Amino acid sequence: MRILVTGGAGFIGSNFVHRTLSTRPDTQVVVLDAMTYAANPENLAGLDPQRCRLVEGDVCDVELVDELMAEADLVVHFAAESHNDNSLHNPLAFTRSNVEGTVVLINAATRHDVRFHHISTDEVFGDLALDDPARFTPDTPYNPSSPYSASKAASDHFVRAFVRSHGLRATISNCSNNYGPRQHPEKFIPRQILNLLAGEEPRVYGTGENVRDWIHVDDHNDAVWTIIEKGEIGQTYLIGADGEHDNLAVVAELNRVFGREPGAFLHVTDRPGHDRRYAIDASSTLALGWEPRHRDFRAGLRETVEWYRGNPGWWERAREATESAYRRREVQLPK
Ligand code: NAD
Ligand code: TDX
Repeated sequence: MRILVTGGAGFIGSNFVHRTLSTRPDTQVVVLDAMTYAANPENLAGLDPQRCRLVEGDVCDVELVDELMAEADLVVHFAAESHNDNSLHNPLAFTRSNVEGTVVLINAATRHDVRFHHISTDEVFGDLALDDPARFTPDTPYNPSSPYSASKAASDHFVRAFVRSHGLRATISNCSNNYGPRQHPEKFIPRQILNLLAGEEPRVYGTGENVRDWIHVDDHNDAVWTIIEKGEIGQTYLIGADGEHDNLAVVAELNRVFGREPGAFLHVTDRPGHDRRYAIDASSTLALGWEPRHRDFRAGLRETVEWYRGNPGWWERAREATESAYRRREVQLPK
């Protein structure tokens, strides 16, 4: 099977490529990645060049996408601008890559009749109140809060419209917050791990009561394969692992891993429009026979800390650039 993986040099996409090549001997992968600041060439280092080829290019490049689509049996579309904070400052990068890029891809997938899996996020549903017992389901109305979430919501709508109007053979998955190796230092968990490794304080936005539903990246990617193999064309599947924790609890746990007081961190400027809580009801994907394997979040966090400790060459440059931008914007709040 020839698989076109967009965004395969980023966090989730590169974990998908590694896992696919090691567990599915009958696969060959072409990664299409623009190698933005979020990509790291080392993410694909050491892979068999007979089975994995990196094409540095943009998903908005109509000719290139058409050429690659003609040689693919399956597309798994991870490529996106993925950081909420950036979308507040530079929304047009998000409409371009996330909306226009998706439309370029599904146009070509329709033309070549290629099976398409669209990677989306739980943020398209907006947020839940902290005391609301509800969780997101495939029927939850779309209600995105940030320019990032709005761009992902728009891309989902285009995929659904192409299924209905053009018979595109597509499925969509909306997953909760991922953690694990090779996540960019701009994101919450790596950022706090790298602060702690540098002997600095973790930085929590606002009150820190915001809840995220954490899932290990390998569990996400296994669910994606289950949906590709067993999902119904045109359907949306929600992926999550019952991993709800507020940001204060995550920082407390990381502090414990480093032998520090759980409550030792700085409160900094809150994110404008900060979503309060995400929570996934994963019944739609569980019904296909998938189940998460990384059920112990604390153990997963400890392994992730060890990965960052053991790979300073992977993150040092990205951390420096990211952290200096953050610190220019952030103000420390009183506790
Ligand atoms: P990431 O930022 O680590 O990686 C994104 C990759 O896409 C990068 O390698 C980047 O170079 C590439 N890319 C960006 N714009 C491109 C373009 N125009 N053309 C080609 N390549 C381009 O992101 P991630 O965290 O790995 O997220 C991957 C996907 O999963 C995204 O679609 C995101 O919305 C979705 N998602 C992420 C999470 C999460 O917790 N990180 C959760 C649910 C869904
Ligand atoms: O320094 C920080 N301090 C902090 O308190 C950072 C970077 C974040 N936060 C908070 C904001 C959120 O409540 O941590 C939580 C997680 O933040 P992010 O890592 O930026 O993730 P989030 O905004 O929840 O979005 C993530 O999950 C859904 C991914 O980045 C998206 O790509 C995915 O779609």
